[in-house]
Amino acid sequence: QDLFQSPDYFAIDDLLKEEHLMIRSAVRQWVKKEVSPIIEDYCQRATFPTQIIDGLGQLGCFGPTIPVEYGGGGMDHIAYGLMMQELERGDSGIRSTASVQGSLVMYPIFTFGSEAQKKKYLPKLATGELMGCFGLTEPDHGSNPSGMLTNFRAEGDYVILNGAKMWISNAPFADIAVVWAKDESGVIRGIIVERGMEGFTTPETKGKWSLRASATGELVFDNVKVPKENILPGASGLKGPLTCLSSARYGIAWGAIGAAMDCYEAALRYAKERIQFGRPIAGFQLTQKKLAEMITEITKAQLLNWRLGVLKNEGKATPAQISMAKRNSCEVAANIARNARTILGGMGITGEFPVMRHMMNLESVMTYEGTHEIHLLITGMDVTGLDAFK
Ligand code: TGC
Ligand code: FAD
Repeated sequence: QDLFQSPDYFAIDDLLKEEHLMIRSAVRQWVKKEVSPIIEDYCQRATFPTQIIDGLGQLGCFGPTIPVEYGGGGMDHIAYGLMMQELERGDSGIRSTASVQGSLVMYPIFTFGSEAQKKKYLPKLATGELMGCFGLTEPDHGSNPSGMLTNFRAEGDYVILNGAKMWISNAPFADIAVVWAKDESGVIRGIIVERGMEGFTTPETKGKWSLRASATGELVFDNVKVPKENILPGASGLKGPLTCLSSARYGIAWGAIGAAMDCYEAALRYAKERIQFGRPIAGFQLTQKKLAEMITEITKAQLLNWRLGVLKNEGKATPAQISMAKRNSCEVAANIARNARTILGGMGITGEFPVMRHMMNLESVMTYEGTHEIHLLITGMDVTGLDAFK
């Protein structure tokens, strides 16, 4: 806990329980030891560091809120948020891997799965022995997933799955995929597809300038024969995947502020040390404006996230509140990354500092799990009662 260095301008630690501080400290120290020293290199090489999967599992970063009996951490939502904050302080791609595994693979299996599915998959997903991905987005249906074309039809004890998903985090190495597809009546259902099933391939998406340390790919289904028992019995309609997104978006609200904290701390340190015109650049009013606004926005976001966590623990957080927090954190973090980069001058564009990497990552974070525009429209709809999507 003593090693934890983080902006806490409004003594928000006083609002946290001892167990929260311990979890945060454990993840923070692990990130410092296992992620920070290697991440720049993996990012430059556009490779996901698979060797960290075991550590993420041991720390409890996969499914922290899933009950212990299924291998999860049995923790509350503030603990989950703090974990995502610390992981994303390391890199958004690392947090992404944990978000997908916990909120988009374990959560739907736990919430909508049969007892047999929960017992078969959850304990192995919790340790990282099995890795999963979540297929909702399609080439022609991103913000509007209800138009999806991926579909299946019944054939005896199996269903035959056809279609394609795009932009899927963890797809290139995932052992299983939670896939959302329409049944013969056009109803969206969740189905667990396993690597090795004939006709199922996961080509990697190359050439990204963002989230380079995260593996992204497609899911292609060419008459894939999936046992009927792999359909999630409890999910029917778009509400199923959107409920999972509410869990993952909540984690991102905390995570993006972790990236913002890392940028702020790098910029503050540099500004105190860098001398120009005979004095530290931190002494110039223009630099102070940037730093003062950064810490103000981080503090406001920390408080918003904490309150959202309390509401979530009480079962009272609404999807629209989660959208507001996800959008706010992305906005705050992206602005802080850009301003931190200016404080670092030319050094800001190098891998000597984490800032440019965070800045580029945050472009994806602002886009996935619902774009910045979609979340603004969700707030707009919530306060006006009028849907501006269609
Ligand atoms: P709409 O009619 O509004 O909703 C359909 C049903 O779903 C309910 N609902 C939600 N339930 C839980 N949580 C939410 N956030 C929910 N939002 C809506 C809604 O009440 C309704 O229920 P019911 O009972 O009436 O059927 O649906 P729509 O088709 O009008 O769409 C609304 C819209 C645009 C907001 C939605 O489609 C949307 O959120 N679009 C954005 C798509 C998106 O976020 N995709 C993310 C893909 S996954 C991903 O990016 C993973 S990145 C992972 C990583 O690397 O970290
Ligand atoms: P589009 O929906 O085509 O949007 C393009 C632009 O139009 C955006 O600015 C958008 O805001 C705007 N727009 C669209 N509709 C409206 C409207 N009604 N009003 C105003 N503006 C609108 N998906 C998964 O299913 N699983 C994953 O694991 C996953 N991981 C991802 C990882 C990365 C690195 C990235 C970049 C994406 C990932 N996604 C994943 C996909 C992500 O969720 C989509 O990219 C996102 O939902 C947006 O869809 P789109 O890219 O098709 O953009």
